Amino acid sequence: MGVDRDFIQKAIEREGLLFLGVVPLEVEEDFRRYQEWLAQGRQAGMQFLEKYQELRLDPRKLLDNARSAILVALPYDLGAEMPPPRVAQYARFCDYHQVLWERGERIALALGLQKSRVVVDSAPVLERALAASSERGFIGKNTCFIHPDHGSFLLLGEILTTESLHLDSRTSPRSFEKKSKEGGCGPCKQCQVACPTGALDKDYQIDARRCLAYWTIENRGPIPEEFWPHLAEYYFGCDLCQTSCPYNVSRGRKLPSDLEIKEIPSLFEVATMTETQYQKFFGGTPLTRAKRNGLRRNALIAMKVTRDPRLSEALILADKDAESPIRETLEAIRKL
Ligand code: B12
Ligand code: SF4
Ligand code: SF4
Repeated sequence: MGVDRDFIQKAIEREGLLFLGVVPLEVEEDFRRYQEWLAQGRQAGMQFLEKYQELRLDPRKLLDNARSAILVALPYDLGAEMPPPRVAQYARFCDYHQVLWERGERIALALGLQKSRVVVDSAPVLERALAASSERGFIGKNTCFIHPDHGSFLLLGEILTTESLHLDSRTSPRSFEKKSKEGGCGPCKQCQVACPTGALDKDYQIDARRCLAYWTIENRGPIPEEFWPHLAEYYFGCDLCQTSCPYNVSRGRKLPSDLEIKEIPSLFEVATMTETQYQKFFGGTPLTRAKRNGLRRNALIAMKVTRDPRLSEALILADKDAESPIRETLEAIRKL
């Protein structure tokens, strides 16, 4: 088909996104790694990662006769960080799934793709594996996809298509000198040193059972007390293995200019928010992944470990509406 790469790149850049490449839908080697990872129990309680293995192995099954994926990324390095306790950077603007779906569909339209499907981590796809098979980046020891020039503060999306497009070649000379067969980390281990819980205990592998992003976003129950002190830094998600990476030299805000950075309410407001306030503060943002009770749980713990002067007031209010995991968290705070 006559869609050339320049045309694809321009259509993607018009939407404020980064073009990562066009790749075949083949991830066998990464699938084997993913299965080894599961076999070690490193997925913690994320049972959704164990499902739909046949789709993860063969993403062509996500769209009939799909041949390739056009890879896009939403850059989101926000420059100046919030003071701690903070939320991870990707959570400070509207839900990236929505942004990438909308823009991905507009790109597919502009390119005149006959049949396409935009996928953003909602479908069972090994997204980092696909991105790393492009000529434009690699998976780092922190397990993030890193672009040598843009770092890893990138959210990934794929436009699956049935068109036969000119593909990135795995064997052609790399367009970025820092990407090598071994990956671009070389002997660096800064992310592993910076991870406060030892979750990056093996190169290129994470143990979600020790990752703060898992405990504060995905886990629906109480958070084990050994992790509490770290919520003084991030109480939703965690960026420490990225902010420590030499590829993430921040040159100021990189988020597309039409996306707004949202105000995050105080810990007291989060810990005591009603359902209506929850919708007002966080509706349409990635923070809703933790749900209202998960966010209240996290904020109460952060108040406890930072000795917030309004903790006692927050505990009284939280007590009035304390389902799990708030009830368990309140009991644990009172015992300490
Ligand atoms: C489950 C999940 C999590 C889990 C588990 C993370 C993990 N590393 O698996 C938790 C909740 C911990 C998490 C945290 C975060 N996540 Co998350 N997450 C996912 C999700 C939904 C699935 C990931 C998955 O399949 N994991 C299974 C493992 C085995 O696969 P993998 O992480 O891709 O790992 C690869 C490498 O480790 C490599 N590998 C393994 N062993 C070896 C050995 C060698 C030698 C080599 C070279 C490679 C290698 O192969 C694996 C397969 O390709 C993806 C979206 C998606 N569908 O892919 C987003 C995704 C990975 N998350 C994302 C983000 C932004 C985050 C956070 C930064 C959010 C935050 N600030 O808190 C953190 C980062 C933590 C970290 N260091 O990974 C982005 C990452 C973008 C990027 N530039 O890489 C993704 C791609 C979502 C998106 N669409 O943008 N996440
Ligand atoms: S997100 Fe935080 S806790 Fe998880 S691996 Fe990275 S530094 Fe460690
Ligand atoms: S901090 Fe160093 S080892 Fe970790 S991902 Fe970045 S370059 Fe690789």
